[in-house]
Amino acid sequence: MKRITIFLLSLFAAEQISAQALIPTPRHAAFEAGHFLLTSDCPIIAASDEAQTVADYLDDLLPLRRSAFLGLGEALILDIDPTLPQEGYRLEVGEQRITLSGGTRDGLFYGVQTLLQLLPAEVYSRRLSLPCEVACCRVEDSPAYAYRGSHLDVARTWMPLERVKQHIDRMAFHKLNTLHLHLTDDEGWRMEILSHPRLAQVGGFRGGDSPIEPVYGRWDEKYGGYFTQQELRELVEYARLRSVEIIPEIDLPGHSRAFARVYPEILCDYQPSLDRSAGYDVRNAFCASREENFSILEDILREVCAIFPSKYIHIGGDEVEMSQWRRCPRCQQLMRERGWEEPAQLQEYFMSRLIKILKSNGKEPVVWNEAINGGTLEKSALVQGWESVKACRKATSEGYQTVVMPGQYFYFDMRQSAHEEGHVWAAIFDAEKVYNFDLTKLGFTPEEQRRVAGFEGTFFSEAYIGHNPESDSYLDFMLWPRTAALAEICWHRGPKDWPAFRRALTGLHGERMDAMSIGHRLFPPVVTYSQGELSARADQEGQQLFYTVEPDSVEHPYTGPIRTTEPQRYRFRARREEARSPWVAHASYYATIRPAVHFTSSLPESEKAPFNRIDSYKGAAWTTRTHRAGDWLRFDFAEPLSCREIHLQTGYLHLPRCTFRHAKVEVSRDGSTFEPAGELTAGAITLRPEFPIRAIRITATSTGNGEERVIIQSLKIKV
Ligand code: TNX
Repeated sequence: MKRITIFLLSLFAAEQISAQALIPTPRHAAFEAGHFLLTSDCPIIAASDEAQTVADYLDDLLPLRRSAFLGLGEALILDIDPTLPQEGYRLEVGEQRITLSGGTRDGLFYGVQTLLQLLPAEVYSRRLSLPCEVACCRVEDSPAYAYRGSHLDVARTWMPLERVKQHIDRMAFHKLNTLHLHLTDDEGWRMEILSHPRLAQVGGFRGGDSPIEPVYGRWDEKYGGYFTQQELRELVEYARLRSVEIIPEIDLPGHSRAFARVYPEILCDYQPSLDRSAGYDVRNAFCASREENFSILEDILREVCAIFPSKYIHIGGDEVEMSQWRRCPRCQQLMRERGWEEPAQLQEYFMSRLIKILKSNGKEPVVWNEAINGGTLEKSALVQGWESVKACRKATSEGYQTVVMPGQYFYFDMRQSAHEEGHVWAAIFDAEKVYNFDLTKLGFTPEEQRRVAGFEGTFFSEAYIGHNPESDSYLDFMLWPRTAALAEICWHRGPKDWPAFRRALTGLHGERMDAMSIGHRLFPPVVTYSQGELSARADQEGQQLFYTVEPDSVEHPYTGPIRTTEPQRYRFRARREEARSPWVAHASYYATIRPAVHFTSSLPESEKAPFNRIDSYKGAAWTTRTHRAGDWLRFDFAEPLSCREIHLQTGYLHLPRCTFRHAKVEVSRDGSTFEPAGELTAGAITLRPEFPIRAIRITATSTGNGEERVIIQSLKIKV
């Protein structure tokens, strides 16, 4: 009998937790009958100065009147209990008292986050009205993983301080504790460096009169920004109060074109041919054998170490374009002297020199997984496994503490379903795949699993800049709810139940994200077409549905099934507050045809991806150099083509790079005389021809923007 009662009780407890939709799921939570009535007179009592800083944070979110505590009545008591796990806490909500103890200040802070989730969602928009009831419960909790990371790339697309702070707030609400800040890359240097001020003053901006060409988006304006050291200190403190540690990344020795455009002397010792890039030096790797490079990097890293209190500094190590070292007589000489055969060994040498600098500043390195390929890198390095699951397992099995973040599960710059925006190189996935990530199922041995420090979700931003403008809502859409699923797997190790988690995400937690004003992604509506009726059903109640009818892009509210013989012209999306679903349409919307076409150009074709790929609709073809004004591309159709729409795109499929920068577009009815049809925008154009056409011609009106080739995509033609 007793057993049955316990079973029923624990069933009840589980049911209650899911009703509360606590995310991430606590280790143990039991709800009881009754509630604590939180009134605006409730005092928050902190038992120590440290606890007081958490009380201040909480106080800031709650509409409380400051009142003296007389020792009677309701109270919220915060203290630190060192017998609890480091980041753990115990939360007891009784009818008279809420008592919250944390193992450390961090633990206490996480307890506060759980408490916030027991309140109405309005607490996050600072619109909570009191009094309100808090369900009586006892929660004992601590995280599964010590490293719970989120990454922002502020180098490719500049993000101002307020945006980063907002992201830190949202991380904190989800008990994530590490912000990996990608501060430098080919497209920008985002940190003020006092010993080399031009690095940020010049290297923080691209386009216009900057020596840095605007490879991705915003081509015509001088665009960028950087954080002053004072701002970074402020950011570090802002994060600290929210139990978030910032690990800055200075991406070396590759990904350094912004640096090299300001200080070209750091490059390898040879004259590159600049024909392919129309005169622009695209090299982006530090010369590994130039001794002065280590002095300049020592100056810089010393400043980085002084600003960021984190034990770890990220020094990059990914995607080094080693052909530069292969062509450099100095690097070749060094390799011969040391008896190295692989450039990976040269990279390891470079990284080891940086590690020495870090250590002399009391820090340890974080590196991307390629940095251990030489075979002897310092074992105290924390490795970020991004390329594949295999790369993560390699790092753990070689004894490195590893942050597991392979692209196909953790790169939140990937698109979330087939027809959305975003990268595709790693995978197309939504929150479900993140939630279901499972080390054991992926073959990590228990030994390897012990070296998993945790997980990290990244947002690389080279595709973001192409958004016009790069709006906050795009960032939110890509990050959420995937980041909530990430928080769940970082914090909670337990049996998985996606349907229950999804209910929480779309239910109470969805309301919380709304109140946090996160323009998160709603799960897509379902569109059906039968017997001449096109209908759409939202994923959930409380969302409004909208639709557009091509060629118009005006959004109309959807009120019921639409009678039509042309389902291919409709798209639907759901909205709720700032959240929105992707556009979805009936399958006929995406259907394309492949009329016979022949592609020619004034540009030379590459052997790897020749132009006949376009004729056979095989995807992309490449040229072997960038374009200059007057260069042309031409598509000739075997038969006059009548169709609804032709999408013509230069550049990568998912980001406007290697495009025709500015170009006029013309169409021809007879294959010899042309008439204007518009201009490329972000390298692309969608034509809706009003008469049968025989040819399309694109003529560049400016020079390329810092690339060594143009990419041409196969045409997408809709009936
Ligand atoms: C790979 S992650 C990169 C980045 C790109 C990202 C795009 C890593 C170490 N390198 O430079 O921005 O893919 O998803």
